[in-house]
Amino acid sequence: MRPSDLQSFPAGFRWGVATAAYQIEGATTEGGRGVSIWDTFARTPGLVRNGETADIADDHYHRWQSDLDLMASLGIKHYRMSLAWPRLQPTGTGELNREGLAFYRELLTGMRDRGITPLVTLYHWDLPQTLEDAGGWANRETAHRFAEYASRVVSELGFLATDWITINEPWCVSFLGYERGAQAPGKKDTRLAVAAAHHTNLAHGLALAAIRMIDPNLRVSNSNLVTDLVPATDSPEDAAAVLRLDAMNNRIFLDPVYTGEYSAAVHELFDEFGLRDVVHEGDLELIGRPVDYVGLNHYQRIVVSADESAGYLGLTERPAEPATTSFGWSVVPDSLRSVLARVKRDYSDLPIYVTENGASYNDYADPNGEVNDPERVEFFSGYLAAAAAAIREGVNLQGYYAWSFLDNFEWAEGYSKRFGLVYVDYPTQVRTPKQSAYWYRQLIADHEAATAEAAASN
Ligand code: IFM
Repeated sequence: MRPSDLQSFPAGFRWGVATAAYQIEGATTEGGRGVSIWDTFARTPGLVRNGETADIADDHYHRWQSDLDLMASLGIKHYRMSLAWPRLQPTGTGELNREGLAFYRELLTGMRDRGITPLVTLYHWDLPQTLEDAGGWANRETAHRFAEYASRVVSELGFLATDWITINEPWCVSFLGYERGAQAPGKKDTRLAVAAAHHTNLAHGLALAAIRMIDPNLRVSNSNLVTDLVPATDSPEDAAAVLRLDAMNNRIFLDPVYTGEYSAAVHELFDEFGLRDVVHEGDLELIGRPVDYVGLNHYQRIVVSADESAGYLGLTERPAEPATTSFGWSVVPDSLRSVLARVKRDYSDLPIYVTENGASYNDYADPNGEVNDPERVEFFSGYLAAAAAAIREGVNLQGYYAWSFLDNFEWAEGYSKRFGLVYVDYPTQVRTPKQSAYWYRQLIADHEAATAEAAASN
C-alpha cells in the first residue's frame, strides 16, 4: 500500500480486528452455557477435520484479560466480537443466564477500560441445540426466539456497546448449514436452506425492531458475505450462471435488507424450493427497515462456468487465480474494490464497514520464536490498497476489521487454518503476534499521524 493510499482513509477510520465466540472462547461446559449446534456437529465423527472440537479453542473465556491487553498493546482500538447465544440463553428461550451475562459485562467493560470500542455480533452461528431440535433456522419460530434473545441481551448490555450486528453471514448459516451440510447443523435439503435464508432475514428484521424499541440511538445492521462473481468466458451462458449464483450467494440476503423485496432473480431460482411459501405478509417490510450502516465480509472472487449437468444452479465454481491461501481461496485484491463499489451502486450509500477480510496461511514459529507471515502482510496491503481505491471512487468506507485477531477454530476445518494476526500455540496457549500484527500496528499509527498532520495544516 502506497502512502497516498493511506491518505485515502478518512480521519476516524476504524482499524479493527474480529473474532467470534465459538471460535475462541472454549469453556463450552462452563458458566451454565448450554449446548450449541456446533458442539453437536463437532462431536459427530467425521464432520470436523481430525475430529477437533472447540471445547478449549483459544481458552479466551479464561484469558480474555491478557488477550485484551495484547490487543491494546498492538494499537488496536476497534474489536468486533460475538456473544455466544447458548452462554446467555442456554436453551434459546426465557431468562438470561446470569453467569453468561456477567462474563460479557466484564469483557465489554474490559474493552472500555482499555480504550477499545466494541462492535458486537449477536449471532455468529452457535444456535442453542434445543432450537435446532425444534427445526432450527428452517422453523419460523427461531426468528422470534432470536428477537427475544436480542431484546433481552441489548436491554442488559446495550449501555456498554453502541454498534451491533444481528446475524453474521446468513448465507453460511442457511446454505452451508442446511443445503451443503458442510456446517452445523449439517443438513442437506435446499428447501430447508431457503426457509433458513428467509428466517435469518426475518430474524434480523425482528431483532432490529426490538433493539430500536430499547434504544433508538444504538447502531444496528447485519454482516453479509459479499462474494465477487465473474464469468469464465464472455458467453451468455456464463453470464446467466453468474446471475444465478449471485442470487444465491448475495442477493437473497442483500435484496430484502436494502431494497425490501426479493428480486425476480431470487424468486426465479428459489420459488420451486418454497420461497413464496415462507414469506408472510409484513415480513419484507420488517426486514427492509433502515439499518445504520452496511456490514460487509469479503473473502473471494469466484469464476463461474455454466454447466447444465450441475444441479439446479447449473454451474461450476472455481476460485479466481491466484488461489494461494491455505484454504485454496483466491487472492485478488481488486475483488474487494469491486464488491464495495457494487454495494454502493446497487444497495446503499450508508457508511460501510468491512466487518471481515483476511487469509489463512500455514504459519509457524521459527526457532527464535518469531512468526513471519509475509504473505499475510502482502494480502492486507493489497486488499487495503483496493479499499483505498474504492474510497477514491466514492465508496463511504468507514472501517475495516481484519479477520482474525487470534488463530482459532475454523469450523469444519478445525485448527488447520490459521487466520490470526496473532499466532496461538494450542498446546500451551502461548500467543505470539505475527509479523502482520506489527505491520498492522504501524499502519494504524501512520494513519493516525497522517490525519493529525492533515488536521493541523487545515
Ligand atoms: O472463520 C470464518 C468466520 O467465522 C466467518 N467468516 C469467514 C471466516 C473464515 O472462514
